[in-house]
Amino acid sequence: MDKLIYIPDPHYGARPISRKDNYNRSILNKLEHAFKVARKNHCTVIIGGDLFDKPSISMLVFIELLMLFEKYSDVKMVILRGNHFHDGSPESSPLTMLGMFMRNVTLSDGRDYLDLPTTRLIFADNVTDPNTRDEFLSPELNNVLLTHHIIVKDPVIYKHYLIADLKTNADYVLIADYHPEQGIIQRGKTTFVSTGALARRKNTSHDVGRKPKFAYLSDKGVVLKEIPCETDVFIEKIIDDTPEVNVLENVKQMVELMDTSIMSENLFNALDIFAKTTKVDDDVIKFVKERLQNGT
Ligand SMILES: [Mn+2]
Repeated sequence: MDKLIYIPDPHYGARPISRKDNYNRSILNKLEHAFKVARKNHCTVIIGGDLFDKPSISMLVFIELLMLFEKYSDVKMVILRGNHFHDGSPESSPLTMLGMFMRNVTLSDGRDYLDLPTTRLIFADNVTDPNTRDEFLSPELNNVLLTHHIIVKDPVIYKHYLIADLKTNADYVLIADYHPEQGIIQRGKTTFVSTGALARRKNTSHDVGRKPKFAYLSDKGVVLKEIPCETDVFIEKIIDDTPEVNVLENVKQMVELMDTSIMSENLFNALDIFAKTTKVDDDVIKFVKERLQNGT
């Protein structure tokens, strides 16, 4: 098995209002840490998608990333295209440019898989169903499925695939897109690897205090390693006059209302009644109705 370093979801180029440090410098440092380990141990680096936070990146910020890739141009890198909102399209995006001009970088665009000496990397980018990739399994090589979909142990509120149900016979499935860390999960002969995102963009219980990790895959199996990084990077409070909202209580009320007769009328009436009983602003209800009408 080829030695691999896996890092998903760097979200480079973001400007999170919840961070008090230089977020992009911090991402560059973390990437460089992983690149250094890769160089020292002769590993291929795999970036599991969402390298960029948005396709419209400041040129100044982009150049700093290019300089880092240039500095490690002796390290082989493979990058999966993530979500369109983040990595943009193959036709026009900074990721496309990075792939075109860095000879050490291979993108997943237009490829089903890439063969390393003893490992086949099979791509299931954000627009490819990860259940459909077994036709590309190699009978001789170690098979690693690179995904950019929410693949989880337990159900979540977003569209997702359950680890128990995923149709794959790959040796490894590398998980990106879902930012929390799930660790290493064994299912039969398949090992699922979920390091959690490299990025920490939000002042949430999940990101505060979390140390990002990379995965190191080799003949000895897979281990997760912490990446040294700054702690205490989040500002205390974002907006001072944020009203306290008891979300649970509001949801409970909504569910009760939906259980009663109002749902037999229509959703718009239900919203009106809900607004009255909970004293929600007219503007909020107007906004929700507009969204419902537009189907967004
Ligand atoms: Mn992401």
